[in-house]
Amino acid sequence: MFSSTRRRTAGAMIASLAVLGLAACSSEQASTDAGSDSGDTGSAAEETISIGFSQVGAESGWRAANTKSIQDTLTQENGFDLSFSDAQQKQENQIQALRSYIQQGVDVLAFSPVVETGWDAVLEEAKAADIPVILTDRAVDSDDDSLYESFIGSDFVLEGETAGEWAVEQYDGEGYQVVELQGTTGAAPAIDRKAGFETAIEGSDLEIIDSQTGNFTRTEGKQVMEGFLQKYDDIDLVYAHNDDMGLGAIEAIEAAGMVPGEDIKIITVDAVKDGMQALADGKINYIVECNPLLGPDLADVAKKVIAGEAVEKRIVVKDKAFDQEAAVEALPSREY
Ligand code: GYE
Repeated sequence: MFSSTRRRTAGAMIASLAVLGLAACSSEQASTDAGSDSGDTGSAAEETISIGFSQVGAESGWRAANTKSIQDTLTQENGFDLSFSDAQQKQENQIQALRSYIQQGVDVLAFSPVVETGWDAVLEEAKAADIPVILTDRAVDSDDDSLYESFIGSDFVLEGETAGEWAVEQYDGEGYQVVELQGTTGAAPAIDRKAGFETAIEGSDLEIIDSQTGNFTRTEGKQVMEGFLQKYDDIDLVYAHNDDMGLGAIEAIEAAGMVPGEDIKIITVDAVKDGMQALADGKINYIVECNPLLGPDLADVAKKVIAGEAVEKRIVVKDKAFDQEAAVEALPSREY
């Protein structure tokens, strides 16, 4: 919303300056023209852009905030006609949605790829139909980067490193046994957050004793944690690739009669409201943020692409990190 407002404001300013320049000798006329209807300030920029968006699913609090940001930003009012679909974490559903948007002849395709690989064929179909593609949130693994215009999202390797560095800083020297709850198998954030964390704990005495996918959901995070608790009686730390799986782990730990955040420490990624509340309550020890509010950047890039303007191939969203004290402070003004 901010981006398009900014663009319109900038457009109106340029129009005003042009009017001022032309009518330099008549300030009265200039101000009248500048204040008139903005309908003639550049017709192309005001045309509605049809956009087909294929979302991963509704697996987490992060995803809910991401969907809201996209739907709240790509509105008619902001110059978009949005078709939105939820793929329920299935690649075949996403491919089907993309194909149907191609058939409808949308102006722009956007999606958050559930897994990294297997996209070349459908992206080539989009290219053949001359429909630009924008990736949001998750990356694709393809040798041909001409298949998309831009990729907007966080640096997941860095998120994993930030989590691992904090773990080392806090717990190195105590022989901590770590269990990892991975995100969806094959998804960019699962691959990268795992790699980043492993790099950061290298050379420390923290050891990952087991690692399984909890598919980024609370239910599966809980189930996997229950299995870990049955199998091992000396778990010191849970590293969960998102808040929801960490929240599921909290339930499992409490059901086993232990205190999450104390008996077993927990580090997660996302920093959505429920996660931040658990952090403030002392049940999680540290959260690395992943900003889900990608709607404004997507709107901005889509408008530029349609206007034929150059866009950045990679737009990296900046993230913070929170310990328990920082969460208490941040919670009251947290947007999502
Ligand atoms: O961390 C997780 C969601 O792709 C960054 O997907 C996103 C991840 C996010 O399910 O909660």
